[in-house]
Amino acid sequence: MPTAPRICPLCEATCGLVLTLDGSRVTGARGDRDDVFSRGFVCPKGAAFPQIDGDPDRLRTPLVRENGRLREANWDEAFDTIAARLRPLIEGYGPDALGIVLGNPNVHTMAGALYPPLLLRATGTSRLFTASTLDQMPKHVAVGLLFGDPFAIPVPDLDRTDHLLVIGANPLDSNGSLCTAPDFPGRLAALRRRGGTLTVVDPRRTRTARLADRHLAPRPGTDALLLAALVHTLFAEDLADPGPLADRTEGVDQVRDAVREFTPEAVAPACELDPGAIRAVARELAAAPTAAVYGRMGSSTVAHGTLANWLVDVLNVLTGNLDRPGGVLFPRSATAPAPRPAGPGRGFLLGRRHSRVSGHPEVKGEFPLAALAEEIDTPGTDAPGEGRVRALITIAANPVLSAPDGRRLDAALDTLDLMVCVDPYLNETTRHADVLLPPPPPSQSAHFDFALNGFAVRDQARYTPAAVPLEPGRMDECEIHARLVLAASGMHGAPPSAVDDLAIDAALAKAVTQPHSPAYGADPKEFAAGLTGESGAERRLDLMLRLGPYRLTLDELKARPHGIDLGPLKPRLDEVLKTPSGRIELLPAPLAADLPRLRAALTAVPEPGALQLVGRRHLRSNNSWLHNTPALNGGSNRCTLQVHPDDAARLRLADGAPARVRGAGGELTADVEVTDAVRAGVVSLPHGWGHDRPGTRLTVAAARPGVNVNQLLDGSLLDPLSGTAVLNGFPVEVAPLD
Ligand SMILES: Nc1nc2c(c(=O)[nH]1)N[C@H]1C(S)=C(S)[C@@H](COP(=O)(O)OP(=O)(O)OC[C@H]3O[C@@H](n4cnc5c(=O)[nH]c(N)nc54)[C@H](O)[C@@H]3O)O[C@H]1N2
Ligand SMILES: Nc1nc2c(c(=O)[nH]1)N[C@H]1C(S)=C(S)[C@@H](COP(=O)(O)OP(=O)(O)OC[C@H]3O[C@@H](n4cnc5c(=O)[nH]c(N)nc54)[C@H](O)[C@@H]3O)O[C@H]1N2
Ligand code: SF4
Ligand SMILES: [Mo]
Repeated sequence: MPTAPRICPLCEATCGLVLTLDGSRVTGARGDRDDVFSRGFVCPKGAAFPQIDGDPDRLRTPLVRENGRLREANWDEAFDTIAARLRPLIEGYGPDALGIVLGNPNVHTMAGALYPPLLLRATGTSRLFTASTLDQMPKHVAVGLLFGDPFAIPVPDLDRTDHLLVIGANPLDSNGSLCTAPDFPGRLAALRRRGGTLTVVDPRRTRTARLADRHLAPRPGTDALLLAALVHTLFAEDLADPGPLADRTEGVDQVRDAVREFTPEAVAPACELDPGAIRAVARELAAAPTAAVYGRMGSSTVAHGTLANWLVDVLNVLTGNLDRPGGVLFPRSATAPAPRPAGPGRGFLLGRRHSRVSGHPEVKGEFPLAALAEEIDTPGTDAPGEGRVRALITIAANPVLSAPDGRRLDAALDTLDLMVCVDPYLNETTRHADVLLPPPPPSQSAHFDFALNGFAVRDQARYTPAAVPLEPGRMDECEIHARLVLAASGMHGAPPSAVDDLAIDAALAKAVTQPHSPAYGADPKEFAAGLTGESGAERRLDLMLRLGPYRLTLDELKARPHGIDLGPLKPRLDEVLKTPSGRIELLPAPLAADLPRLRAALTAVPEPGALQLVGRRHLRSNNSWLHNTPALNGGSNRCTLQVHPDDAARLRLADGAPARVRGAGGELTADVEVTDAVRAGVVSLPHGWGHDRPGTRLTVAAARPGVNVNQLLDGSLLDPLSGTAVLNGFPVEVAPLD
């Protein structure tokens, strides 16, 4: 049987797979032992690649709404419809009448990296909503303020660290996030084998927590308090020692003052932790030869998410672990622009605009996804430029399930003048589309990890071309995006390569003027003529590689189908810092201004018996869209409400019996699973379920729909600095169904 390599697009680990092919059908998938990064690792999702790829419910042709119903259409009809209906809306009501929603899989496709920025520029809209405000936006804000660049996210040096402190992440089930590491479980086992220490902070005893030397289970939403107490302890016990970072850091003394009252004793009642255990963690962290503090979803999608993410890196700085091997380091991606010389930058600004309805500040050019519904359904003046979202483009997003209050959003989507979706499925969100543009399955798409290489625990570059040719009638997702840019920008009918040519010209026009660029002083036309690649996307990849820090080329990558290893992470803080001071700004003003809210949390202890809900991920899931794969959605019901035995007894909840869960945004019914894997006072329900709406084409998922946990939220609970929805630790009431 012929085989072809394909990087797995199903999670952030980016494992190399070897696909077995029968003609143009994928019949098998195994880990690629020769992959320079993943070395043969594969998980159940990667192994299910053939079923995911060959799902008969994947759409094959565009769908266009006619007289209220979606019908199959050809590509020209689909783009003609978009061009004819979108331009008048933008011209009549202004660019902000168009909203754009980008979902998670955009970090797993080449198209998602290359074209959405062009779509935003070409349409001129400022109404961007992405999954980041359901996820890692607090991290972007924290590092943006600390280091001057919201993408300067340091990652734990997993393979060399002596001590890993994991706060609100469960990489044994998620396979890691903002820390791209194929075989995360194996890497944690290796840490233990070499005598290292693993500490996990999580209100659930997760599979990751079970591996740990020490597991702290705080009350949800209190990580910022715990972290502040760890920082306090470092100062109080004279353990703070930034080492060589000292003269590159501003504000150390100010941080000492800022955390003065957050003693272990002061935070203990709110965190429901033993002050002695907090001190022990601080001491161990300081004593470890090298250590890395790593926080993710559980410490981000909470009311103090930005403060928690800030404090994570404050700890890394104060223990001297930032930018050193074994600590946390900044990956050097092969397609990031070659670094400019060290020196001050412009820094990171927040709140340059505010949202129309609730006045949420813009963050990284985005508004909170939790506020999308109100931006559509709250009436405006109808005057040009008023900014009400009337048309929406969603790309790889399912906010009806992934964002708070799907019911309101569901209704709001129905009122749009135009909705265009780029998505392989007719699902809870895309069923509202007027035009639905389906990308081909991953086997028919080339792959390069533009985004995730920037968070990888080892520098490397891998490119896999499409494993099988495009089926007749299919369109490559890059071409779909390019045509969408043309249709949305008044250039409908121009060849899609024009979009790539414009992007290449713009990038080169800038690069040739920059002394640190490999293209400095070159003739842009000549440089462009030297690019190789069979498509616009390939030529753009070639350009980015050539302008990158390793000066690679596409041909070099194509010649090495299992990838090019570029070595372990290296210290490079000077290349990264872009703050106005040119130094690490350890106590940025917007964070200092948020501290009174954290102080108030010291005494905001919930009533006895109050319950808080947290999420959980399962190894065989990926947010909302893998429940249609039989191999990943079999066996017992996974969409259960986990309840601690004490709470179950108190509330008379029986294992396996249905319970009613009520939150600010609504209520739902879920089967109870009594387990001491959650701490008392905490219940857990996974997200991405609730596949019971009519008008979808998800045969397997609809047969086992589960419930949508996000219906418990009304969209009003946010981390104010980042606009990120509180998805973990929000209050709920639970009662037996009868
Ligand atoms: N309560 C709660 N809610 C959460 C979370 C939580 O932990 N708890 N997690 C949050 C997080 S971290 C995230 S990232 C968001 C995710 O939120 P979303 O990004 O909205 O959700 P996904 O389920 O990842 O949906 C992705 C969509 O992409 C489509 N898709 C799949 N492959 C492709 C492709 O190759 N091309 C295109 N164009 N489309 C594709 C799928 O069909 C699906 O419609 O959910 C968030 N919501
Ligand atoms: N199998 C699988 N893998 C995935 C995904 C998936 O849906 N399924 N989604 C992908 C995506 S989009 C992302 S962003 C990543 C996320 O990757 P992770 O962040 O590793 O994933 P989670 O499982 O959400 O882990 C969050 C943990 O935080 C805990 N937690 C909840 N509240 C709190 C709190 O207040 N404090 C602390 N300390 N912990 C808390 C939860 O119990 C949970 O164990 O996973 C990715 N990988
Ligand atoms: S760990 Fe992630 S990238 Fe690796 S095989 Fe599994 S789903 Fe794919
Ligand atoms: Mo995510």
